[in-house]
Amino acid sequence: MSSECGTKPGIRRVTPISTAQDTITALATPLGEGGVAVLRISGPQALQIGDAVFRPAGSSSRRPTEAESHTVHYGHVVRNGMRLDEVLVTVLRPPRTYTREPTVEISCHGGLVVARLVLEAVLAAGARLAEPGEFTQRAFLNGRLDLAQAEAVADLIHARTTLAASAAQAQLGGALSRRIHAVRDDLMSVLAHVEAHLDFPDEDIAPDTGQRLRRRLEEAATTVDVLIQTAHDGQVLRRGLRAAIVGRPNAGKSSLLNRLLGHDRAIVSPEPGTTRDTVEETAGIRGIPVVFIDTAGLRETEEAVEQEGVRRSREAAASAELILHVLDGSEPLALDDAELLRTWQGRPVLAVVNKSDLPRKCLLPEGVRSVAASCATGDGLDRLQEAIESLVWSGRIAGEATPVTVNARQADALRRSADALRRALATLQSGESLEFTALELRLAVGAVGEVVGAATTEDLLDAIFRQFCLGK
Ligand SMILES: Nc1nc2c(ncn2[C@@H]2O[C@H](COP(=O)(O)OP(=O)(O)OP(=O)(O)O)[C@@H](O)[C@H]2O)c(=O)[nH]1
Ligand SMILES: [Mg+2]
Repeated sequence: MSSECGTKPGIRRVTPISTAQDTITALATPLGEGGVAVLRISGPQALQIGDAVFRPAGSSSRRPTEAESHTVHYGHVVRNGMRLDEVLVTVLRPPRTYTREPTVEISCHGGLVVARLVLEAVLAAGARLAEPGEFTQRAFLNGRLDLAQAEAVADLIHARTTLAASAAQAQLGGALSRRIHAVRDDLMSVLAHVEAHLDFPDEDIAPDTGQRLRRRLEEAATTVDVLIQTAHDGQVLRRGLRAAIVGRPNAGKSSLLNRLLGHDRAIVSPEPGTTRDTVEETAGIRGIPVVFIDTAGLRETEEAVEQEGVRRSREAAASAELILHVLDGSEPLALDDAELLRTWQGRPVLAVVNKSDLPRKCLLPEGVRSVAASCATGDGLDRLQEAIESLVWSGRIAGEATPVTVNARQADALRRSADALRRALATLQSGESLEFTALELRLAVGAVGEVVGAATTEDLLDAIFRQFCLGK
C-alpha cells in the first residue's frame, strides 16, 4: 500500500480543458496617446494573420510564419495595399508564450487612431476581439498558470503599492499555489489510505495508524486556517481601505491630509470652516493603499453649504474602515470632541492630537488610542503611520516582506474545506463508518483544489476572468 508515499513539492499543472479554435486579439496597452501601443494576437492562426497584415522591410525581417520564435521584425502593417503604420512585430511560438498558443505582438505607434486602424486590419484578417482577461484565461486553460496565479496577474495590474505588487508577484510565482498543493497532496494521501480500508472492510485501521491520520488532518486544518486568516489582510492589500479624517474646524485635518500625501492637496487656512466638501486621495502607508478622506469640520452651523459639508463628513465617517479623529492639542478637550469620541464605540479609530509643537492642554479620556503629532513640524507622523499599520493589519502578515494572502473567493473555498476537514475528524473520533470520513475528505480535497482551479466550472472561470482588463 503506497498511499503514504510523498509527492514532489512544487506546482503541477492542470491538464488542458479545451483547446481554443479561434484566434483572439486586443490592444495590450491602454487606449490613449502614448509612444507605442502593443497589439497582441494569440491562437492557432496568429502567425498566418500576422502574415496577412505585415509586410517585412529590410533584409533581416521575415513574415511571421517564416520567422523563428522570439524574434523581432521591422516593417509595415498594410490593409488593401495601404500602409497603416511602421511597426515592430514580435513572433512567439509555443510553448514559451503567455497563452502557450502561437502569438504575434505588433508594436505600433500609440494614439487612438493608428492603434485602432491596426486593430481593425487584424480583425479583418480573421482574428476575433478578445474578451477582458481572455489571454490569461487561455494561459490557465493551457496549463501555463493555475487559477491562483491567474488571479495574481489581475492583482499585479491593479496593485497600488510596492508591497501589494510584490505580494502579487510572489503569488504569480506560485507562493500560494505551493502551499495549496502541499495541503491537497496530504489530504489525498490520507483519503487514499481511508479508501484502501474501505476496500477491505474486515480490517480495522490500526490504532496507531488512526492516530497518525488524525494528526495529519489536524495539521492540514491548521494550515488551511492560517491561510483563511490572511483574507482580511489580503483584502486590505488588494483593495486598500478608506480612512476618514474628521474633527472640529481648525483642528488641522487638511494639514494632516497634506502631510500624509506628501503634497498640498487641500486648502489650509486659519479660518475655521475652510474645507466644505470631502477631498479624497490615495497614499501608500507602509505598503497599505489608504484612501484618505479629508472632511469639513464638524460643528453646528446655519449655513446651508456648510451644513451639507458636515452631513458628508458624518457620512464619510460612517462608511470608513478607519477613522482619524483630529484634535487641537493646544486647547482643552472640547465638549463636542468628548462626545464624538464616545460615538466611535467599537469602530477602528485613532485620535490624532495635533499641534504638538504648541504647549499641550488637551487631555483625553482613559482608553482612547491616540498619537500626538504636529502637522506644522512633521513630528509624530512616523508614529501615526505605525499606529495606522498596526490598527489595520491583523498582525498575521506584518513583517513579512512578501505576504501570502488569499482573496475572498479563495477564502470561501478554504472555509468549506476547513469545515469538511472538521467533520472528517469528528467521524474518525466517533468511530463512525469510514465511508463518512472518505466523503468529507473528498469534499475537503475538492474545495482546496478550487483555489488553484483543479476543479472549476465554466461560470466560475468566466466570473473570474471577466474582472480583468481588456488585453490581458
Ligand atoms: N501650530 C500648529 N498649527 C497647525 C498645525 N496643524 C495645522 N495648523 C494650523 O491650524 C489651522 C487650521 O488648519 P487646517 O488644516 O486648515 O484645519 P482643518 O481641520 O482642515 O480646518 P477646517 O477645514 O476649517 O475644518 C491652520 O492655520 C494651520 O496652519 C500644527 O501642527 N501646529
Ligand atoms: Mg480643512
